[in-house]
Amino acid sequence: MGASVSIIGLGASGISAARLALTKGETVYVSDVSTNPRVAARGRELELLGAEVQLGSHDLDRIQASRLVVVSPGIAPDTPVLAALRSRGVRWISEPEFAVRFYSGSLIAITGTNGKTTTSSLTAHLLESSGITAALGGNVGGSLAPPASDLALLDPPPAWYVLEMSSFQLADTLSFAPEIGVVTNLAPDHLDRYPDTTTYFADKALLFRNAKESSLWVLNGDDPATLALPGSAAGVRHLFTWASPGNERAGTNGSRGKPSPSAYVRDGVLTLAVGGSRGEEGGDEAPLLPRGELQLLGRHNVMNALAASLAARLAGADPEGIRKGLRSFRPLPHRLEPVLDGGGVLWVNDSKATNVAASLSAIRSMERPLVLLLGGKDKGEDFRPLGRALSGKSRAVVMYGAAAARLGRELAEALGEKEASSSRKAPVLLHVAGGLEEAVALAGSVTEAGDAVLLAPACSSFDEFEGYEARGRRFAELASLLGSSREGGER
Ligand code: UMA
Repeated sequence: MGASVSIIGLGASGISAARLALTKGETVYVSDVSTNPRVAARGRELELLGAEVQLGSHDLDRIQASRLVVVSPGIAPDTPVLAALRSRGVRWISEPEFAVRFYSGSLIAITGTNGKTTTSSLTAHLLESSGITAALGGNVGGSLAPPASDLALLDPPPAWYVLEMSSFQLADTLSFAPEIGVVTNLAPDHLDRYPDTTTYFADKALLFRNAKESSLWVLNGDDPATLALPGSAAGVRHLFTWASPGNERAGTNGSRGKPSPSAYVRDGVLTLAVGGSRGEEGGDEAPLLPRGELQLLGRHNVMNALAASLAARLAGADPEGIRKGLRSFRPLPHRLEPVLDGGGVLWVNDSKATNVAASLSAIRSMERPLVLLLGGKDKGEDFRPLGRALSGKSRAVVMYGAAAARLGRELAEALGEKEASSSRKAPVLLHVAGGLEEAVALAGSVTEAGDAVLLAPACSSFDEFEGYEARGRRFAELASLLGSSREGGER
């Protein structure tokens, strides 16, 4: 007899979905094309729990015979296994879609191109700070939080589940219907998987697929693409914006039915204006925290904090709890994380900046002269906006890895155009033939006291590392090795 649930891919999502399915009494078949030792170890763990595991290939007949097929998010729709299943008329769902079917609390789902993990972690933290139980998971990944399916096994369940959702995970949802949905911002990304930005945004828009009148949507009011994303979806929209209502440029507020912002910065203070839980718009203003007391670097993180405060408030958190939570929240690893301050140079790890928009946010967040590290696996984005943002701001750019050659060409082109029209000094463009280690050594040799070395590479890490976390950890190690050898030399 075939398994009732087939799971494709045996990474973090696959093992988590399989454990959930087995706990719920399903018979489970899991397959993965890889036979590497980590996948094999996961396979043995699942076999002990009663799953049937196949490594090295996928058995299409067995998958087709099962009642439900759950696919890991990293498996692109055009991979051979999914193309073959599609041609047989087999349908599948994503791992979070499977997970939420077993949730028994309310759900906040957070998506967007950048800032998802900070916003999701902060939302859960703000709820907990207000005495409301919250469980964080989803795309977050690594050691920070588990996949969505792990949360379904929590006993007792939390009052709120807070899920970070990537476009890959939203793609194969069907009944996914969060009580509160958040979109942090939208920018081009993942062009190695999507043919264009429109298709990528279309997957993000699946957040609104099952919108109801009672749905609450927290949207970046400063980003036209985010504002347009829900289309005519039902529900109440709450906007977070940089400018407070009285300070906006004429005509940006209240026009064509756009609601007044519910969270903003007024006179340097993060401020909420929602009536209360479930959120009547335009309630009394509640000042939360002066911007300078937030422990996160950069304007984009203020926007993330506004989004999280708004989501938590709509979920029932009180302003005092939100205030306490904002004050106690610390930067997450690999997200504008200061890793070393030595010899007058600040080393900042923003390895999570895997696309151009995220690197631009990081560059704009830094107040010191920069030595910037760019490179890794090329995802096909236009790098020229980086060049335009760098003149006058950066002492040098060190390019490395598989994307180095194209980065060099496009930055030189953008800086050439910029130089012709500006008096600001262009950075020196430096290349290394190798990877991150060589790039860090070169960056260290060109820094001056007062500089910051920023890893915000605008590319994924897969040409050299297992993921952005491994890249960020290596950067921190290399920075501290360089820092301690210099201190040794100075003695
Ligand atoms: N595989 C097959 N057949 C194929 C292709 C791949 O079996 O044809 C197998 C691979 O051999 C591998 C497994 O599928 O063993 C990998 O699955 P996966 O890539 O979906 O990885 P997971 O470990 O399940 O991690 C995923 C997310 N990864 C991706 O979307 C690429 C993690 O997000 C997430 O934390 C985790 O699920 C739990 O929810 C990471 C990420 O980088 C953090 N996300 C991207 C981002 O944030 O930009 C989207």
